[in-house]
Amino acid sequence: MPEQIMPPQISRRETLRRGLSAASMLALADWAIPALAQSDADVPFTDLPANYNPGGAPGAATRQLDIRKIDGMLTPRDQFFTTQHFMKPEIDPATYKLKFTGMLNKPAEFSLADLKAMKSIDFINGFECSGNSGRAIQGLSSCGKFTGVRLSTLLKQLGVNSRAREVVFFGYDRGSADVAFRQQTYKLDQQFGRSIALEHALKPEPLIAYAMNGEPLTLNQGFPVRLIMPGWYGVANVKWLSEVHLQEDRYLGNYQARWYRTIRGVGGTGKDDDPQTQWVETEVTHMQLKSVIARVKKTAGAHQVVGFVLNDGTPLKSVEVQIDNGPWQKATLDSANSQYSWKLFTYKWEGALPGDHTLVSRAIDINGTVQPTTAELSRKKTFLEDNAQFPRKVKIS
Ligand SMILES: Nc1nc2c(c(=O)[nH]1)N[C@H]1C(S)=C(S)[C@@H](COP(=O)(O)O)O[C@H]1N2
Ligand SMILES: [Mo]
Repeated sequence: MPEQIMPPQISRRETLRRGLSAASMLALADWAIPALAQSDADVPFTDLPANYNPGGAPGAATRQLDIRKIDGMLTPRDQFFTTQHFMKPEIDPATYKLKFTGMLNKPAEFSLADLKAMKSIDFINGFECSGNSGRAIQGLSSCGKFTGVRLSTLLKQLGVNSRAREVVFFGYDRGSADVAFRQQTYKLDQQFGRSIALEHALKPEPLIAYAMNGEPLTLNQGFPVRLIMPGWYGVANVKWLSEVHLQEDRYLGNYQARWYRTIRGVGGTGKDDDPQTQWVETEVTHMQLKSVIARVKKTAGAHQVVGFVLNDGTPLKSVEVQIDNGPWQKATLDSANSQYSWKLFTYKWEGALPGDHTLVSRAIDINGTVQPTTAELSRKKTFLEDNAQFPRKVKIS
C-alpha cells in the first residue's frame, strides 16, 4: 500500500486537529451564502484599479486580506492580514518561555508544552488594525479560530497581589522607538509592549493563544504564543509574547500611550475653535462599530452583496445596505456569527439595472449606536479608529 493511504497511527493531537478542522468546515457549511455556483461571477468594484492587488509582495512584512475573496468565517492562514512595528522574531518552540513577573504571589515561567498541557479553549475572533480604513479597502482585518489558555486562569493560579492594577504584555520583537520628552527625542531600543487594566485581564475572554484555525500560529500571527483580546483593536493582541508583567502604575510605553491615540472634538457647536469644544484624547482599545461591503456577486436572477461587521462584541440590532441613496434595507446576518467573530452579512439585491451604482452598508448595535458617516467623524483629528461607512462603486453590465 502506498504510504499515504495506510491508516496512520493518529495521535491525540492529530485527532484534535482534525476535530478542529471538521468544526471549521461546519462553520463554513452554516454560511448563509449558497455555495457559489460556477456561473456566479464577482462584479468588480469600479472604485479600484482593474488589476488592484491589496496584498504585499510574497514575503513582505505586511499583508492585507483581499476582502473580495472572503467566502467563510475563518480567514485562511496564508491570507490572514499581518502588520507589526519591528521585525518578526524567529523563536525556537523547544526553548520558548513565557514569563509572568511583577506583583504576583508566585511569579512563574511556562514552556510551550506547559501551556499546551493546560485546559484549552477555542475562540473565533475577528479583528482589525486600528489604522484600517477605506483608503486600503479595509484589508487590515481578518477572523480566525484561536486556541489557548485563558489569561485569567493563569493569573488566578499565580495569585495577583492586591496592589496590582495594570497588566503589561511584552513581545520578543524589539527595535528603535522615539521617546519624546519636551525638547528632546530619545531613540531607544525597546521591546514591543502594550498594557490593559487588571479588570480587563481577569475577564474570561483574553486568551494566551498558541494555535489558529487548528494549527500552530504562523510566524506572521505571533508564533509560538500571542495574546488575543476579543473585541479590541489589533494592537492589543501582542504577538511573540515574552513576558506578562503586573504592576501598580500605568504603563506609558510608546505603543500604548503615544503612537495609538485618538483625538476627538466633543461638545460646543462643532467648530474646532468654539471655546466650548473639549478635545478628548484616548488610547486605542475596543473596536468601534464598523461594517464593510466586501464583495458583490451576480447570481441566478439577482446580485448578492456580502460583507462583515467588526465591533467590541455588543450584539447587533441590524446591518443595512443602501443602494444609490435609496432607502436603507435590512441585510441578513449569518447564522455562524458569534459574539467576537466578525459578523458576516448578505443582502440580496434584486432588479439591479445596468449602469453605475454606489452601495454602502451601516451597522447598528442594540445600544442604538449607528456606524457614522465620514462627515460625522470630521471631529476626529487623527486617522486611527476610522469606522466610517464605506461606499463602494460597481458597474452592472
Ligand atoms: N509583538 C508585537 N505584537 C503586535 C504588534 C507588534 O508590532 N509587535 N503589532 C500589533 C498590531 S498594530 C496589529 S494590527 C496586530 C496585527 O496582528 P496580525 O499580524 O496577526 O494580523 O498585531 C499587534 N501585535
Ligand atoms: Mo495595528
